[in-house]
Amino acid sequence: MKRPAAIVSTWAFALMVSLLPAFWPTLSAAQSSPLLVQNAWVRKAPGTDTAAAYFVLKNTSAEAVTVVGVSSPVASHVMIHETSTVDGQSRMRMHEKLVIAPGKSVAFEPGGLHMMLSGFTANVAVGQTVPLTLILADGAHVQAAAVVRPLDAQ
Ligand SMILES: [Cu+2]
Repeated sequence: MKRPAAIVSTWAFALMVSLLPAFWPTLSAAQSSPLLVQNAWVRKAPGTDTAAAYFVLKNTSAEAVTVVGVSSPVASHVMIHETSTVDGQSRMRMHEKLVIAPGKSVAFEPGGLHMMLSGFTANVAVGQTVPLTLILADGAHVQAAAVVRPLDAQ
């Protein structure tokens, strides 16, 4: 005997309603944000549980904007990292926060600043989009969508 369609759709609607409130506050906050996230992309290292996200953060306001945290629904940890070469060795250090001066842009790019994603909770393949939420010092959230590019992308 077939399951009545009405029960299925009610269940689907209940699921949608239960998921939506988690996204609403961040979406509405993003519209008034002075911080723009441009050219966001992700490179996932094959066979590992980490990936690096790159983008340009542009502060369109007349005041400094401070990024104090990042999260993604597909990774259990996201940190602000910076790669540098010390004595010929590549090292990464963590930034607790990042300040973007009024009217300025900060580029996250291979070999420098990146968002380090680790502890993936979902499979992420080339061509897919990884949602990122940047948390600002004033509590505002800025949403971004980073496209997963192949390993040899620059
Ligand atoms: Cu890193």
